[in-house]
Order: sequence, then C-alpha cells, then structure tokens
Amino acid sequence: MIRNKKSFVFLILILALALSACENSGSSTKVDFTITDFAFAPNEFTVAAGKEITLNLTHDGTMEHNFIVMKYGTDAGEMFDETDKGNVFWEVGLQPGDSKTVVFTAPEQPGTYQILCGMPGHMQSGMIGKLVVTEQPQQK
Ligand SMILES: [Cu+2]
Repeated sequence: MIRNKKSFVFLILILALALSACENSGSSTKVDFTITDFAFAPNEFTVAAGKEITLNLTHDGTMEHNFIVMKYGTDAGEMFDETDKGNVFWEVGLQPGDSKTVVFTAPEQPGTYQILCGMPGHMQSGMIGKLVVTEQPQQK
C-alpha cells in the first residue's frame, strides 16, 4: 500500500519534470549579438519578463569586452567603475575570438535596463545600449 503511494508520487514528479523541461526548451528567446570595438549590434533588444534568454554572442573585435546588464533603476552614470559593480544584474566576459552562446533569465520587473561594456573607456566609446523588459503575456 505505502509502496504504491510512493511510486504514484514518483510518477507524478517525473511527469511534472518532463512537462516543465518541454516548456523551457520551447520558450527560450534567442537573441543574436555581435560585439565589436566598440559597439553592440543590436544595441537595443526587447524580451519578456522572467523569460529564459539564449544569447548568441559573436566577438568580432580585437579587445576584451564584456556584456553587462545593470539592475533595474540603476545606471553606470558617466563611467563604469568599482561603485557600479554592486548594481550588475548579469554579466559575461569575452576575449577576442571567444564567441559563445550563454543563457540568462530576464529580470522579473518590466522596464528599461542599461547594458554596457565595463572595460575602462569602452562605454564612453559607444558600448552602451538598452534591454527592454516587457510584461509576460497572459497565460490562456
Ligand atoms: Cu568593451
């Protein structure tokens, strides 16, 4: 009796896992990015809140760069420095020739987020942009 109950619960768990796995693999938003000295292309992109984002990053420059998303309501001001590091929501670094695909989860709070490269002087040279987070579409 107890054994049956256990295997039933186990079965339900497996089913739930299988279902959520399907959902995730089908709903990741893909964004292609090219990073050069000194620009992000595109420098503005829109995703839905809380969505899994697959970033295909192509490094097409000669210098080390990084891709930083600032926390909601913050920006780096005139330049990105030590005091801004606590306001980083997400970041990934890229060496020249180091193109990669990375996954991150979009912020839950809809709004506009600053993106930038945190290497000294790069933001001022044009490596700055916007991530626009929209509300999740209503579930039917
Ligand atoms: Cu840079």
